Amino acid sequence: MTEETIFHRILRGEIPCDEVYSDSLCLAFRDIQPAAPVHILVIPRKSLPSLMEAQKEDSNLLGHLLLVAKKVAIKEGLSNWRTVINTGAEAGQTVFHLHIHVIGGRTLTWPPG
Ligand code: D5M
Repeated sequence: MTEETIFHRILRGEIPCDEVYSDSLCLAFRDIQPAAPVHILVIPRKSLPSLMEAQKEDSNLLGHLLLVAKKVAIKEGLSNWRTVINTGAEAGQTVFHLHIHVIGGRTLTWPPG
């Protein structure tokens, strides 16, 4: 069993989200604290606390999440964007359900803090 998070509640429809894409493997919705004009989270329906717990058997799922990240970025009209996966608290992860940030709509600087 993995720890219950707010994203589990969103997946079960218990709390609302601003959904932009959904399929049998994942859900994409707008981040509640956007860091840019476009800030979408792509999350698997499968419970994986972080990339650290992902295994070989998750290869197809991880590839799918990246392709959905591209799909939603293009749907938002982006041709430049950043995909981010924070893994672990010191890397900035606050919700321990794997998610890909899709961030764009402004000029982004590098490196992040
Ligand atoms: O990113 C976790 C992200 O999740 C952070 O940018 C806020 C966002 N968040 C938290 N709760 C919600 C809800 N309820 N809706 C939408 N977005 C939410 P991390 O990489 O773990 O720091």
